[in-house]
Amino acid sequence: MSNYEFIETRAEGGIGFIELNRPKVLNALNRGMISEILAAMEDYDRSEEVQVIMLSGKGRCFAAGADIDEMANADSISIEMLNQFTDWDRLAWIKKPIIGAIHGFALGGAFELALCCDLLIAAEDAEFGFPEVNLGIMPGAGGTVRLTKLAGKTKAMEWLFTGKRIKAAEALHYGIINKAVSKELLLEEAVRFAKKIAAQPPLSIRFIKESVLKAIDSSIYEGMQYERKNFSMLFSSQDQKEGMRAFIEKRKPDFSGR
Ligand code: DAK
Repeated sequence: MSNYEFIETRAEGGIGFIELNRPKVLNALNRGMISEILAAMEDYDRSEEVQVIMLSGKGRCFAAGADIDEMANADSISIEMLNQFTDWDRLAWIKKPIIGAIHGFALGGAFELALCCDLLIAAEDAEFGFPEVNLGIMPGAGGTVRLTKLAGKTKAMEWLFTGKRIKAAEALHYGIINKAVSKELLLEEAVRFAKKIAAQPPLSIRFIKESVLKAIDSSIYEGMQYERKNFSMLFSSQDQKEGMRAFIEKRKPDFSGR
């Protein structure tokens, strides 16, 4: 159990769990919850015990977006003065893989949060969407950018203009999620994925994540320069020696994360 007000956390079997915990308001993301998510993720990122971070929601859904009650009286100056975008920037700096286990609604800011995850497993009842347009605003935490990179301009425009909700099957078709499973199996399947990744050499996972995220943001040439540096760096790790020695000695490697 954690001391957080808006989330619950626990670490187990190399996985750092974060559960959004405001089920009465469909886990609406208030500023406090976003700060707590960040604090928990940064703690897990520093922890030797945790290799993979898992994000999910308690109750009926993952989350129905930013807290509209909190947002209704905001103005441009207060948004700037509260430095609200900084937490989202920090989210992009988390080094360990983040798996989102999504059920029910993942709308607005919650869809943006899901798009910051590295892998998404969704229940068949999951519905993703950007309803911001219905409120007279637009996504502000990366939605127009990350959705366009993943699904392309055509679908991004359609979904963002209409606020339409996309079901898990369609999200799978457009490469937004990795897998859709029945609601009952969601956590089990997400944990299965997480355990597989947690058993891999952590430095390889870290540098793969960094390289893939860099690739999204760069030319092939620039991305490859970055990849090469990370590739070379892994040859200074004990895990590279252990991985290759174990292959030659025909045994299972024992990775230390060093
Ligand atoms: N905020 C606050 N309360 C919410 C909420 C929300 N987003 N979504 C639901 N609730 C509350 C409802 O008011 C209701 O509370 P009570 O009436 O029981 O007190 C309770 O949760 C249950 O909701 P419903 O009764 O509406 O449940 P239904 O099944 O009928 O409908 C729904 C579910 C998800 C279709 C509906 O609740 C809905 O449309 N919710 C709002 C969806 C939405 O528009 N979300 C906000 C999008 S805008 C930023 C970064 C990001 C953002 C903003 C700024 N910065 C870095 C500055 C993101 C913006 C957004 O996400």
